[in-house]
Amino acid sequence: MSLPYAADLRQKYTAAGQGQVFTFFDSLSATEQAELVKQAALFDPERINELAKEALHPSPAADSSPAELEPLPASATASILDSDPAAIAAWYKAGLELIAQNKVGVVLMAGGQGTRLGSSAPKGCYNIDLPSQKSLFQIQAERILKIQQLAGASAVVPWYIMTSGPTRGPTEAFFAEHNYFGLDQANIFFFEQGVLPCISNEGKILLETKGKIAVAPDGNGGIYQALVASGALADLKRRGVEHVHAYCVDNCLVRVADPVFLGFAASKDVDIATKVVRKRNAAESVGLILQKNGKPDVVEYSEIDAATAEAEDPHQPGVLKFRAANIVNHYYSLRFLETIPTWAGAMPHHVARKKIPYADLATGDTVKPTAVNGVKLEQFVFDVFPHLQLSQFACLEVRREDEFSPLKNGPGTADDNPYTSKRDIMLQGRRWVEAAGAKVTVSGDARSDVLAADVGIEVPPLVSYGGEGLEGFAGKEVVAPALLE
Ligand code: UD2
Repeated sequence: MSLPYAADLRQKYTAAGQGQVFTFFDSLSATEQAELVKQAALFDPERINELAKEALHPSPAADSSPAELEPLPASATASILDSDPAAIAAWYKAGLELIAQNKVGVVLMAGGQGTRLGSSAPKGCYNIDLPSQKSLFQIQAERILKIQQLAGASAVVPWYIMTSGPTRGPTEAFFAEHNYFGLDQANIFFFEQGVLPCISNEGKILLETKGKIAVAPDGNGGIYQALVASGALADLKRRGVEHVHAYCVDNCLVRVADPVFLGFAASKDVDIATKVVRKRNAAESVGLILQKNGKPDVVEYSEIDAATAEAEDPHQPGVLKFRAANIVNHYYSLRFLETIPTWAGAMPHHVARKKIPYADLATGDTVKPTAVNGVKLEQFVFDVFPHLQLSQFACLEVRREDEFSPLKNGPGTADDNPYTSKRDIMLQGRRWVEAAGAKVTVSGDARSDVLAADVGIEVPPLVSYGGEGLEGFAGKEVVAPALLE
């Protein structure tokens, strides 16, 4: 790193009032100096000042009139719960055909750090203690293998896995260690999302150590710039992909490259579609899919007011007015993703107030604060929705018990934990096997609770993707808990 460049950068930061980043620069080794310059060059300090100002002192909404929030209109929604089975079958067939034509790609958001789960490994590595002991990554990989098989021998569904700084290494190592779970490595594309500096309550970029800026992943909304910057979007285009399914790593029931969802979205020729489930209760930590000032939008659980969360449907007393829960399960047309460069730079940033370890500027020692001392900025993947007219957007309500069981919390918590993930997979497998005509009995030592994991059956993805192909179990007895081979 030629020093003059470093001097320019230092000058730029100082001019922006962020010169503290270089407090210890002269005392650093040449290697450390190069590292700090490389990191500092990632950011424009003036832009960071704008983001910090908006984060710490938000400008009052341009039009002070409160946003007009309404549930999505019927024209933009459909529900598996009350759709004609023939329509669902048609969507399934159309979606499978798109997969067979190699027009489908899958993008996995796996950059989150799973703090609430209490595990230091990437969430996809987590073992929810199924009889098979499979990780979330393996379950998802095998769903891709199975849907490729169902679509036809030459079908390939490329898998683009977005990681963040902390999850990239361990994720790639986990896949290599497991030989990509039987998938062809040539069709798996790891890429990394961006980072943003952590900001003090005074709007200053924090140093983590004398030679390192404190940074954090830029949120799952960083996916758009990362798709472009990493070459993933170009790879999707090169492969002739036209339909993209993007999903959240921690949902053990996720239907990866779901033909029904793909067929539904393609049949409506929308640019974005999203799956929702019925919100469990007003306090559930999920975003709400709705229309805001006539545009599709999502109000995140961390930013919703109680009145909106608890509002009742005027036509159905006791039913929540806003009940379309976001499950980070989105469809994109490739033609829409190709417009990313025109709007990704203007994505809003959300503020998370955190205790952020920082280097004391007097001593250079890293301090672990006991109180909230700054903010992390992150972008939300659904903040692109308002760019669309409602006519370009669609929402598909699916059954929670079949498609959503997020792993958010550690063992022993009330819900959304490793046990509820295992339970929901086991109970789904049991429903599938019973629907195929099998007789399920429960082994003597299983708990009497009919909703417990140990009265369930694990049906591996390679045996069945969504309950199909189990006719051979008609009339057979299966003793739960079991792992179906
Ligand atoms: C997400 C949704 C929320 C609801 C909930 C249900 C967003 C912004 N919020 O909230 O509306 O649907 O999930 O489960 O989507 N991720 C990254 N990079 C990051 C941060 C997150 O890839 O910098 C990924 C993460 O690996 C996961 C997904 O995004 O796959 C959701 O992240 P989360 O679990 O931290 O989001 P949560 O539960 O706050």
